[in-house]
Amino acid sequence: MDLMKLSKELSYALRHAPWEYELELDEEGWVEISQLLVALHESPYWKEVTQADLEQMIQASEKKRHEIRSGRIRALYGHSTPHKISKISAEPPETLYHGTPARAVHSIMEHGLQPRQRQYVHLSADIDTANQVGRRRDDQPVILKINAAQAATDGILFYHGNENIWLADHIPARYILEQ
Ligand code: HQG
Repeated sequence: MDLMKLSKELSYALRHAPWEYELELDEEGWVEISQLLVALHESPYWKEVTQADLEQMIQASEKKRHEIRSGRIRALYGHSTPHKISKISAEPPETLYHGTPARAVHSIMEHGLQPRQRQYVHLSADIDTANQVGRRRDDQPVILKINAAQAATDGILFYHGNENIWLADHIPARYILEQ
């Protein structure tokens, strides 16, 4: 079983296009594993996939992208579906980071960090993760430092993605510093 391929397929289904699998995400992004498996089994490539494979995929991944609880599964972040997944806000660490290609910095410092194609802006608790995120688009990404404590004090809401990833609706430029 190609667990990376399975993870990508699940991210596509649970973040971006559940309707292609005849799935409907609930308010928090959950779907029944049994329904997901029925959908996957329609494709010849995934006809043998089991819940144990899904569990192993989550276990083996270097990033915690998906979560299983009480017979259901969801993506923890990254959504682009039209109906915004509801998240419970939480107190962020004092500083958060965002890695971005150099070409985006001017616009970010003007308009703030926007979710763009996704439902939320994605931030990292550590610089390493921000670097990896930024390197998807630029060999030498710029790491932006977010004054999350001050933003939270001023009423900006932050939400948990996983242990490294934090989400926000929008980060105004006044809380962003170029590293
Ligand atoms: C940029 C992956 C111009 C932003 C990653 C980013 C992450 C602006 C791009 C997760 C802007 C959006 C999300 C503005 C934001 N002007 N550019 N005002 N505001 N941007 O992919 O954070 O591996 O939607 O800097 O690791 O790169 O798939 O967001 O470059 O955790 O699990 O617009 O996706 O996770 O790009 O990545 P994205 P992201 P997985």
